[in-house]
Amino acid sequence: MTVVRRLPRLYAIVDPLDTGRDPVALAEAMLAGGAPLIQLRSKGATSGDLFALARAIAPRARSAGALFLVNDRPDVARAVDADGVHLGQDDLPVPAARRVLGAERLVGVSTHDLEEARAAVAAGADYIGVGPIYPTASKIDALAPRGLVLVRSVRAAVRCPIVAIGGITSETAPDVLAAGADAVAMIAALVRADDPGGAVREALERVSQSRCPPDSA
Ligand code: 3NM
Repeated sequence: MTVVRRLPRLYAIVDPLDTGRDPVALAEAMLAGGAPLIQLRSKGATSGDLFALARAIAPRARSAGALFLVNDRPDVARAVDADGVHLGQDDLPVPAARRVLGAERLVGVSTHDLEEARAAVAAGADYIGVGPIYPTASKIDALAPRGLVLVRSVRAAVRCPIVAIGGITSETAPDVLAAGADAVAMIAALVRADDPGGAVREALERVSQSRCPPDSA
């Protein structure tokens, strides 16, 4: 576990979707491409399968110097000594996740409007996911795209780090950061790429070139 003070700008999500790719190989490729943070997401997996994947990926992330988060499951995050968990609106509340994970690990929460964003911050989230920004086919129950207006309105309302998500690509990432997000999350843009490691490298180049929004500098 690493004590985190600041989120990196690229938040890479390891979810093979329907590609048939091996999650561990995907994680290795992303880490080789320089991903500073990876989240393991595997919606249909059993507890045992998720744990096995997380246990395989955690040491790889650690030796690459990357943060490692587990989607939905604080227990699995804790069991593999990950850096934290990402919670959906229907998962454990933040204080319950903290009881599992302790005070130092990261707890992020998905939010889809200003009200959810404020509630997640009030509950003590370390960062909030905000989306979907653009249309996405990567989440079965994804809401209609909110556009950059949601990033701007959440940015104006909270100081908590914002990880924007939903249909973001290397090309659109600079616009999303300029709208006030601290980081951009990507699934399809990375896992559907011919070369996921190369896609991470390209995304990193794009996000490092974009200007920091004034209030997160
Ligand atoms: N959560 P892609 S959108 C996992 O709005 C997820 O909370 C969302 O995948 C939300 O980068 C989304 O392929 C899918 O669009 C993101």
